[in-house]
Amino acid sequence: MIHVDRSEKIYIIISVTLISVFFIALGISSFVYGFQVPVPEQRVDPRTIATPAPDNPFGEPGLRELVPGKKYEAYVLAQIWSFTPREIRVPAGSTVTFYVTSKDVQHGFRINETNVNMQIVPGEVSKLTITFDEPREYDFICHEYCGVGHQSMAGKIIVEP
Ligand SMILES: [Cu+2]
Repeated sequence: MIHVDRSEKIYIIISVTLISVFFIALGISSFVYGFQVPVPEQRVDPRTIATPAPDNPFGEPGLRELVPGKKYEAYVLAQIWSFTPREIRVPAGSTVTFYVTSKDVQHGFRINETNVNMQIVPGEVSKLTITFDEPREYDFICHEYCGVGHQSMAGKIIVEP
């Protein structure tokens, strides 16, 4: 039997306990509260991203209906200093997957009072999914300082009854 010093035992117990607490917190935040880590969905060319083409949904940004009243995709293009589209309307109870990219500098995309909060890097598409249960309005904003017009870079999501 190897001799382990008493203080060393205490440190081992503290370390293992801490790691367990972090794993439990991670599990609760993702499975109970639905936190998601935004992952770059796809790489794109910011110079041509706004050009309309059959295989480029950002050429005509906006809402796409997958299952009427239930499932949607929203393509949002960020640029200095606005989002296209500025307004998105969905019925209550719908699940919307946001695909957001920038055609110039780094921006942010945050839907206030929700878990949706992403970094928008030119050349990458950021993706997050959210379900809007109740009819109400949400503001979405750019939270990454992007120049003199940054404070006016915002839009609205209207969840209709
Ligand atoms: Cu911005």
